[in-house]
Amino acid sequence: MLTKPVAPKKVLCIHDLSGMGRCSLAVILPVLSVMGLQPVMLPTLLLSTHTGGLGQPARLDSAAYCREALEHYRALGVEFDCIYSGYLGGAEQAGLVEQAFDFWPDAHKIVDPVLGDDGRPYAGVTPELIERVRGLCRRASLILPNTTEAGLLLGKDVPAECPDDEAALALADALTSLCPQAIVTGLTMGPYIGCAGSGRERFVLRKLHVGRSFPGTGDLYGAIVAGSLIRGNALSAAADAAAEFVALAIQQTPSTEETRFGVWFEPLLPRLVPAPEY
Ligand code: PXL
Repeated sequence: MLTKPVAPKKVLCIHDLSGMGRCSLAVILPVLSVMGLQPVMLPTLLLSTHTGGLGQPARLDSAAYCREALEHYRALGVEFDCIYSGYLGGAEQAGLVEQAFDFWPDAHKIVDPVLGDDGRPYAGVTPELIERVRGLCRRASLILPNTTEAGLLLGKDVPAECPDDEAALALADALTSLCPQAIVTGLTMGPYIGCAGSGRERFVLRKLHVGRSFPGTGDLYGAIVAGSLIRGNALSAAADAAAEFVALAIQQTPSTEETRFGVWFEPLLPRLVPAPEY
């Protein structure tokens, strides 16, 4: 007997839209769609590229549009299963995420505190933005900082190098002072790159470190965690699926390619299609 079609769950994605460079909405939307979810995009900012080494991008702030769009979705009576936020074009844009949290308090709230990488804050990240993002983390159900962002949020130096599982878990534990569930990513664990979760689920995962780092892999990771979680998987399974996909996407990107243009994830998208239900 055929099962009745179920409406795809809706994820409100509050991130920038960068035309090139494979980051933010440009990777989040295809990933969530192939996972069988309906991404609803709220592009906080239009950029020609990300801010990680491709020169000064063309930039259009769309916060005023986003405020109207949120009001419109609320007036339509739309319900979101998940609100997933990431890169913000300034401290005041945190207000858009707060507004969405106020409008849909029952949604699962995933905050990727996109603030920096490789031990440095991204261009334009101010102490005020860090404070506002910390406030978003306090209202979230799940946060996904890398080690640099964990340091900025906790207000202390956090080395990417992690000697053992205990150290990885201690860092994830520290982040639960901000949010009931945290996953810290980008942990260097000898020849591996890993992530650690703490809160309702406590785990450490590692994949062989391929050695190159790319912009946008945090967004790829976050989108798969969000999609897998909203499809009903355990957080550790969601994190494992995300880490596996990102590792594969890095491996599939020729070493002759410029890292600034991101990973070649497109040919791998079919792997994210859920198995058919009979
Ligand atoms: O992947 C994180 C990210 C998202 N959006 C923009 C960025 C970056 C990282 O550099 O610049 C615009």
